[in-house]
Amino acid sequence: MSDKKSIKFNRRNFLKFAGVAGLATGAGVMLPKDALMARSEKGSKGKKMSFDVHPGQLDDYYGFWSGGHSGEIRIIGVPSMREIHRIPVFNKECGSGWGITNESKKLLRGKDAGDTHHVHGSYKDGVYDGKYLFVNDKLNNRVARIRIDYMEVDRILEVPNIQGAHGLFPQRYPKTDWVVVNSEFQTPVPNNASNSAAFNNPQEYYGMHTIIDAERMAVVCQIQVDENCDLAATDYKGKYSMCTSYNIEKGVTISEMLASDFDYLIVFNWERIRKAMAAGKYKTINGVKILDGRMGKSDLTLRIPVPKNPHGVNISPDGKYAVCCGKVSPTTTVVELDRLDDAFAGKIKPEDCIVANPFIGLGPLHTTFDGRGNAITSVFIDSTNVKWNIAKAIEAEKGGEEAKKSNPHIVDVLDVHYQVGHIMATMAETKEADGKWLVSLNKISKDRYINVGPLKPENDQLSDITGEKIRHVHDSPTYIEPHDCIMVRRELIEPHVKHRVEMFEHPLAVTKNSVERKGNHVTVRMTANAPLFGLQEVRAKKGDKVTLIVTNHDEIVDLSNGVAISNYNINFVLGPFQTKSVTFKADKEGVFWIYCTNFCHALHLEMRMRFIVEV
Ligand code: K7E
Ligand code: CA
Repeated sequence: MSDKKSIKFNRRNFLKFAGVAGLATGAGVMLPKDALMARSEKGSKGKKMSFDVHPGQLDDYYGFWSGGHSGEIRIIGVPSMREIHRIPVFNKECGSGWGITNESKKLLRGKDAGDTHHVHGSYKDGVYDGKYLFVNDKLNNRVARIRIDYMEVDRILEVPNIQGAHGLFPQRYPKTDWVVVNSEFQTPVPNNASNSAAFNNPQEYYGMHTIIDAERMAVVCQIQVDENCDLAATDYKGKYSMCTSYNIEKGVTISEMLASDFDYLIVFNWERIRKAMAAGKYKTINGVKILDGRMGKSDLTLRIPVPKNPHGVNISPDGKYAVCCGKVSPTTTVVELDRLDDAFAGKIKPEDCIVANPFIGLGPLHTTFDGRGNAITSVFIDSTNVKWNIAKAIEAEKGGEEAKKSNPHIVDVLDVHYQVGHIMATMAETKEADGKWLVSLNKISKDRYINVGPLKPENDQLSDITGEKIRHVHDSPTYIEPHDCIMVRRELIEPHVKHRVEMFEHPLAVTKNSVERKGNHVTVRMTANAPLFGLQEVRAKKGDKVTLIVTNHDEIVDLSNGVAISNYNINFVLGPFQTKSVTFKADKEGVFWIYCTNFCHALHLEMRMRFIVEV
């Protein structure tokens, strides 16, 4: 941390805000409509893009929204912004029975609270391949994989040796073999009694950049660093992954974490990581291979100084630049990725990879792209979306402070309501960024909706970005609290999504109804075919262990059956051909109705049977 002198951005001072404050208020001064339309790109054909999706029509994009501390993922149709579906992930969810069935409990392993921040799709050659989604759990340090064909979680990996699993990004090229996840919180490694001397010594707390095998959903290795690892990105060449760090100070209080004027963008060199693994240059802790990525001890990592407590890092769709948001600095830092090879080789200094430090506004957090050379950055304190031109920012940087004074890179500033976190444009995390729609995920909705009490929804604002100006078109409330989203062209997802599962993928799929007793364990195998359960009654003795396995034999699209057992707190839903099971103790005697919860038939209410627990 000795190269402070080489960092030029600290000279920037807050007087510059005056310039952008003017721009922000000027956002109300619209260009003449004709001029605006004349500038808009092909596709809009002089017409405003409409977010209306009329009855019977479908949205153009699948939006995958993380659900924050709700622990789930939501599917939002874009541009209508309708919530179309929820995928339970780290939470308990009675609509489907997630966290209630044996199948989901096996994945959750007793942890049904979570905190999802970053959802991304699996890639092939820089574009989504429609196979998987991956999402982090910051609460319990997990990564879940969702198979897109069923839109269901099929694997959950608990990542050892980390806390605050935060930034997550899949490999983009040539395809997603690896997924990286960062640990935002530094901890002792290992964080247990064998290392208790470190508990009271924050200098012995470390961050980890974890590499996960996407198919096996197993940890490949972890790269240990002194810093914390916040947001994550991968390049478009399959050579580098990176993380922003805001706590290079190893602070444990806010003031300590803010002590330095700069922190780092840490870049991880995948070729060197593979070589180090092959050469056995690791230690194994909790079953995981840990490589040393600490400064001065490693050639696996490169540290690019960025100001100050940076947050998001996003890669431009042309693969050329990483844009780091300053958060506490009113700037972004633009890193030219083609310079990384030389920096790793020691031919240039890490800071020589920086090609611009444009002024953006107060509290820049995340950046997205329109695929036409512009970046759009979310600015938390100002509550704005700032559109700026990357080439102009780089050009102005060459001209020095004088050229930068007038902020020639800034194209437009849109006020949003209020306090934006992530920002995302359609297809922006792919090389096919199409610059059509922008979503601003605002943390605070305040007065935008009817009052629903102390806990209010978030406010996701949709804007048309086909023209030069950002045109805000729609407000959409979302339940607490998505952090991030991706918006994927419909045709990349829809052909992969199935209406019904393969019945015999589930090893216990039921074709014949039966009740079997082994000692005090009663196993019930049952079909469901609206409006009939395969059995009319099931008997058990008080104290028995009961396993109920049900398969839905209705092949009709969208014909789901629910299975609920009165007074037994059991409730789950089966889509066409799905099999789910529950195991519980028959600890209450009496007659209990098992009934269908999911309206299935004119005789849905009659779709019920008795569960008789004898004494
Ligand atoms: Cu900025 Cu967790 Cu992506 Cu929240 S993080 S906003
Ligand atoms: Ca810091």
